[in-house]
Amino acid sequence: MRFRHSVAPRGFPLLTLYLTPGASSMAPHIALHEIGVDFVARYLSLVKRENRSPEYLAINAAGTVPVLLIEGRALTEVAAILYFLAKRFPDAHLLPAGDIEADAHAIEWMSFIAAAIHPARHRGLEHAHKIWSVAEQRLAHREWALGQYSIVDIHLFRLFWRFHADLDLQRNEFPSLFDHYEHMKNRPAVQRVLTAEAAIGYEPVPGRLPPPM
Ligand SMILES: N[C@@H](CCC(=O)N[C@@H](CS)C(=O)NCC(=O)O)C(=O)O
Repeated sequence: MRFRHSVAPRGFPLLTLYLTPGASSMAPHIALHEIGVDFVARYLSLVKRENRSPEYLAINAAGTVPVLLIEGRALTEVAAILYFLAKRFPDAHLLPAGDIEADAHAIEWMSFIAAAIHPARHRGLEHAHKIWSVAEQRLAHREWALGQYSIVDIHLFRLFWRFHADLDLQRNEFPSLFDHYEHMKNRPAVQRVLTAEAAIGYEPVPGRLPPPM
């Protein structure tokens, strides 16, 4: 396990993100950079099975990344971590403020992303295309999924970034998703994370194309 530390200023909650370059942890990594809060990053190699060490399993019994430690307390699942960060740091405007219906739509999107989009590849190319078509229809040429930039866009971006080449998704069939991807890649926080994670190095996944740079 490799460690990089940055110390949170006094009075701030100490946040620690367990991450693997290019993995699901990229989403909360982007959110932390959008917020600009100090955090401790702990890098794990999935190939070396560092996520299956007894120490890590004691933190997250599922052995998955990401985990966010909030003053030592573990929070798992991308959607939950993103939601926590958006609510804990409202000045970053990662969710529409004071809008219950928008909150519900954020949960709607992120449930769909986690439950349908993320595992789709395992059910074959045809199924994955069908699921991404649903995302395309839901995005429906909006710049941002909720009408303003939010954690939903971060979550969606990470999976499109990871899978669009692998699944051979084409711009003419998925124009909203490709436009969204370009908007995301223009954001400084996204560029910083892509650069930082590429510098650490993506681990090769058998049978998959390497992630785009
Ligand atoms: N539903 C989980 C999925 C997390 C997940 O599947 N992470 C992968 C990397 S993208 C992982 O840690 N795989 C290692 C393993 O399962 O052993 C979430 O949203 O956080």
